[in-house]
Amino acid sequence: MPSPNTYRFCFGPWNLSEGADPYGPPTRPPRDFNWKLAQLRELGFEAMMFHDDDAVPDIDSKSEQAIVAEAKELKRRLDGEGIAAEMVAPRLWFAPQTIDGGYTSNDPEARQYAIDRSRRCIDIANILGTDLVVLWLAREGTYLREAKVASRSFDRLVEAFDAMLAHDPKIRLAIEPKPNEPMDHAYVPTIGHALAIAHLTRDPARVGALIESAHAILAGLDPSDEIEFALRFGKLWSLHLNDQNGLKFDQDKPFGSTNLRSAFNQVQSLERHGYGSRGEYVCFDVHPFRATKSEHWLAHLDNSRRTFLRLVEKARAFDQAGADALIADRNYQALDQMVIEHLLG
Ligand code: XUL
Ligand code: MN
Repeated sequence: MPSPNTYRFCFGPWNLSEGADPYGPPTRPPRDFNWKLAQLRELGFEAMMFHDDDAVPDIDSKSEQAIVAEAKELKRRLDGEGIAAEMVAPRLWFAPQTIDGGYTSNDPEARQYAIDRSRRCIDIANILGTDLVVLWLAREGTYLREAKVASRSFDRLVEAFDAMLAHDPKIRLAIEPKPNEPMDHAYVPTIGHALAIAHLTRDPARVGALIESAHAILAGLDPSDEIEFALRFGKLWSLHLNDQNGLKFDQDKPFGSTNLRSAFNQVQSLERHGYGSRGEYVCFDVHPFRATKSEHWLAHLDNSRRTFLRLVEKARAFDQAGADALIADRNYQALDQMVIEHLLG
């Protein structure tokens, strides 16, 4: 293993959510951005993730000049607090223009809106001092197979990525795959799809990936294998650790909440390949349970980080030589129990 990593952590303002779900209203009163920033610092996190409209609220109603001025003001505040911006992501799933998708919409005006907005997002990333734009391709998919032609949608995705890469010669795009929700089927459901489509763009070296544990699980895949796949290509540029109990709605549970062993495997993979040593952050894309009281509002983030750090200790203390001997003897029964007992302490 390389020399021990030190990890740096981040989350986004949306991770301090208020508990609304499709069946009921919020369960906690809203808190403003300043409060969220203060909590992030208090919890000892080093960076914040942003959607473009987290950085510049009501972005669609503002002029380019106003967007630049607000982003600069935010950058001053972040600098004042010693907090970095990890990434900026265009929120292309809220606006009326993107009802049928952004980059893959059947409406050319909607596609243009999505590209223009993504360019603004890149400008904001530049001002906030990050070269990373995350693309969760939320509505780039179908509710029914006949609504769009898949090959044409792939071409449109590549066109959009190319427009972003051309807009700024330094920006890197990290695709965050998710197989479903809000769509029935997404066009880029796995890390394999993300890294493959990168090769159709004008600059594949600047198109990489972000893995979210829950999204891998929703695709029926193992998050640690997905992590190692992206790392093998040098393309794991960000990470959303969380947990998910089977094939249900996207749960964004605290890291390790459902499957501690899978969480351990994910940490082992990160340790093995020195994740973080090239400046990458560990982000927790977790939400409080709807039942969470306001006074316990930060626990899911603090707990995810605590669990992560405990699992780093577990990964470093793992008897790899003992495991290797069992592997050589094909004694996987004993290996299985060894892992369980290691985790049980
Ligand atoms: C959605 C999701 C998003 C992205 C950021 O499932 O994970 O929060 O991480 O746009
Ligand atoms: Mn995410």
